[in-house]
Amino acid sequence: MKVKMLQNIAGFALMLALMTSCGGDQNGSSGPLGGGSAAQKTYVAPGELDEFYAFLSGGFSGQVSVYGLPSGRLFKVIPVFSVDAEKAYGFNEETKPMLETSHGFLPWDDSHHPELSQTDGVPDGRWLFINGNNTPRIARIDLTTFETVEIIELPNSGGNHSSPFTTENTEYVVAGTRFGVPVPQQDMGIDEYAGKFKGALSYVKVADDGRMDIAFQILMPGFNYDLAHSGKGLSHGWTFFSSYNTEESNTLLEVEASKNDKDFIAAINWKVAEQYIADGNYEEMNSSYLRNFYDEETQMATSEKMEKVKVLKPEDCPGLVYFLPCPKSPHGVDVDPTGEYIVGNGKLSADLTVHSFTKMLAAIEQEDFVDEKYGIPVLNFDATLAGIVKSTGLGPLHTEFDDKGNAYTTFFITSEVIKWKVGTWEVLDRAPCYYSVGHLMVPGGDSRKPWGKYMLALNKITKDRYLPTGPEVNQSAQLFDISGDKMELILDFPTVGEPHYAQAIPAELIMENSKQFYKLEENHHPHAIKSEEDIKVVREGNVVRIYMTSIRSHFAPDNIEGIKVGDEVYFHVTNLEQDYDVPHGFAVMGARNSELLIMPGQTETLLWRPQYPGVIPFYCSDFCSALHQEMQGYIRVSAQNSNPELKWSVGTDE
Ligand code: CUK
Ligand code: CUA
Repeated sequence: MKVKMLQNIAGFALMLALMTSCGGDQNGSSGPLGGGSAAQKTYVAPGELDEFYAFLSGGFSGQVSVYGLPSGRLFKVIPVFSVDAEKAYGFNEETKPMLETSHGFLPWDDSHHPELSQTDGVPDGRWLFINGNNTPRIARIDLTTFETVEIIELPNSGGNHSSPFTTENTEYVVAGTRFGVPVPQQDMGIDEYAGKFKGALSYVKVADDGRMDIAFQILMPGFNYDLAHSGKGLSHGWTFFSSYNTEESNTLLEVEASKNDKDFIAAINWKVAEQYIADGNYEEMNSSYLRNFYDEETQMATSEKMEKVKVLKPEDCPGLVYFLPCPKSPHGVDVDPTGEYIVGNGKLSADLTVHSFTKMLAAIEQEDFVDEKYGIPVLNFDATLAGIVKSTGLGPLHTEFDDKGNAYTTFFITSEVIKWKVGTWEVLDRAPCYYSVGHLMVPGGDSRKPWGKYMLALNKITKDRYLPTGPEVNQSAQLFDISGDKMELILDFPTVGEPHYAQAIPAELIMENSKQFYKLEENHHPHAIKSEEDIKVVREGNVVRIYMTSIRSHFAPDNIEGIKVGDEVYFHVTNLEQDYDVPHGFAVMGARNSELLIMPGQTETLLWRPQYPGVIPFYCSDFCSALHQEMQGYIRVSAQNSNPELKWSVGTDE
């Protein structure tokens, strides 16, 4: 039995290999690109602006990259879960606390799903959320500054994958655990998994100013919760989580977790959850987690340790959770713009299963249950089924929607996107992707109001698509024009890291609010100085603080003496510029962190530990003016047991 199953897997792998290695002659010039019209559609002339901002997750890079559509031009990489020496993120004293967790300082994570904040179910351009998958966290990026301003940890979880999907008015972002784990964590047998491990689904409340906090967790059976989407319109108030490994296996999941013909989509009524919480019907669990917040006023991040979470147990909370059976280990679960249809992407099948929200409510009303799992009612599959998309593709993963009642689903194994009609379930078109497409994205395509002009396919494999760059070839995005009946491939560009999901929004919803510089008078950094008159060097024991300014094209002070080996030297550098796009850098020889890249009006701090007596240069690392190369200085280091006078200066006296 076991051997046969392994053979099946081997066959599956072979098929996959065949699928992903074909198509070498599908080059842009002779392939599906119909000559010049594609070029015209993506050409954004020099000086012109793109129509959409697109935010692509970096996967194992831990970051978010910002592209323009339709040009595919890369504008920025926003550091989120991984340190970034270019921007000093995680290296300067201001942002180090952003990467603190209950496990200590973590310089890396795996980020999968960017999600824009929404108002009335429409992306509003305020914030972008993204999950940290490895050490469960959610980050919030402020879209006025394009900087990560908050990261919250999720306790009782292991692998924060079904996250951070938002509700219609950004009441919550949700976070489901991918791995079942002991809750609370404890030393126990791995083979005790079934029945004992749990899967926490977290509801993270988002306040009006964006601040996040865990409102409650639902302690589900230890299935693997893969993806999620919240209801909208008529299904507002619900969230749907896909699951696999309802077999609750702890080994060789490729076989063991593929045994059940159907896994579940968990339908959570979060309004009911709110009621249980309001009525005090919850347990309070000791679970510590960190909440890190970057305060734009003080320009400092701080970490706050939280100690408790409110926990709901489905078996004690009737009406809170129902299971919708869904064939073949569903990966993505996607809700159409009306909120009526819930699409389960059963990744081991050819078909898509679509559930009806209205039918689901009726089935709940009639208690049309076929089973119960750990106290959670399992709904009758036929009672909630709205339709099946007979795609003839293989390996459906994710679905997005346009504004004309169409849906677009990626098929990993057959490496294609299939367009189908919501309601009639008929397949309208199919387009190959090069190769092995994972997620896809239509601007607003998981909201109530898709903009529906483009579709971006996010591919895992690109061998033979680009010039080879050694064993690692970058992942790719392929842009399709979906304004006509047929999907038309119009652009193919490499990505930063592995993009899982992406989001896009019309440029005008963001660009007008984009900050150009920080006002010096609003800088309340504890170590800021506002003019060169205030420069100083202060020693307290072996801690030396250098209060420094930068302006085109010098630092003040630029000569510093009286530092000793063994000191902890903090360079607090304030950029006095008050113009758009005039950052200054700061780098000192032998620094074991990174440069600083200081925006106009901002203060940043570099910690440096001098190792030996000498005269050490420092300089500006961002070409800021014609005299950028002159923007430099020296710091003199004396022996540890010496007693040098602390001195600083800029310019000569005469
Ligand atoms: S997952 Cu990557 S293809 Cu992490 Cu959203 Cu589906
Ligand atoms: Cu300042 Cu270069």
